[in-house]
Amino acid sequence: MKFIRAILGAMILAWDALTRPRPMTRSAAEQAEVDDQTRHMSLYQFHTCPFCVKVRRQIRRLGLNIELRDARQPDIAKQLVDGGGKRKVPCLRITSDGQDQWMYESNDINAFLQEKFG
Ligand SMILES: N[C@@H](CCC(=O)N[C@@H](CS)C(=O)NCC(=O)O)C(=O)O
Repeated sequence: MKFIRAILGAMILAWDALTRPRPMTRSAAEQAEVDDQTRHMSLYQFHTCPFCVKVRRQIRRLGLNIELRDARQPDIAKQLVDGGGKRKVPCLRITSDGQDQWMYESNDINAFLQEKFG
């Protein structure tokens, strides 16, 4: 099972690398404004999870600089479980006025990013 998962993961990463979307471009001022907003966001994810790849592609497509956090690392997984309530990825953490919002579900995250930055 582990072996099959590793093969599938490698195939997903290869497909992602070969078909990587081109990032949208903005003026330097617009990008700086977007960067200001995404500075308060981080994506909890696994490298080979297909749902995480889907969100990472959206992040790239939209030209966003969002910190990626590897939820296989115990300390990162603990942040996710303590803050979001479950060890499920992808999860977008959005910090605003000292409050954290934990958004699960790749479709919801992608729709949110599209709405905000598309
Ligand atoms: N419907 C979810 C599915 C996410 C999902 O199943 N994620 C898996 C990894 S691919 C997960 O976090 N499983 C829990 C675990 O491995 O601990 C989405 O679209 O985000």
